[in-house]
Amino acid sequence: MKAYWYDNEEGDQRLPHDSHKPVDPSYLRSLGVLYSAHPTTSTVDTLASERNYTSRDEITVSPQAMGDIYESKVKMFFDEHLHEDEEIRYIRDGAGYFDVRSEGDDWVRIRLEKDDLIILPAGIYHRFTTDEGNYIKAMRLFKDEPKWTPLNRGDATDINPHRKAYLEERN
Ligand code: KMT
Ligand code: NI
Repeated sequence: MKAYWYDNEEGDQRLPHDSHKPVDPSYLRSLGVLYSAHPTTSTVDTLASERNYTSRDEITVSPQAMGDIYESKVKMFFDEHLHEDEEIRYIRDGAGYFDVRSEGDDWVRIRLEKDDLIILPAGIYHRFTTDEGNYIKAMRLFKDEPKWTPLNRGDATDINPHRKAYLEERN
């Protein structure tokens, strides 16, 4: 894992966009973003049971796995959105970037590689992209009825109760 301020330069979303201004884990924690490098199998199991994650699956995002829809999927993942549940991703192979909005509404880019695990809190604005390798395999943890629908940022998400709860927890 490596976190830094996004450079906001033009260019493909899959480029690093590294401003070379690092962001440390304590700042990520203040945004409610949790992260673990190389968790053991029992760490993942404990985390899943403590948070009532009853199921898991694996998604592969790559042209090989997705074929013609890969490019449009990658663009969709990069639309700024929130979820009404946590988003937990445990990277099993490849690499990619999660961008999360800071308190001041700037982008923090988080690079994840194999064996990184991340928990994004419900209500945080974020987006995802593969990197130039165009390949990531991730385990997704979920509850019985996952609320995974991405809610794209707009007036409706700003007043969403999960968004409001997220902001209240930050104070
Ligand atoms: C997401 O929520 O954007 C995804 O599931 C993308 C693939 S998982 C790294
Ligand atoms: Ni998401």
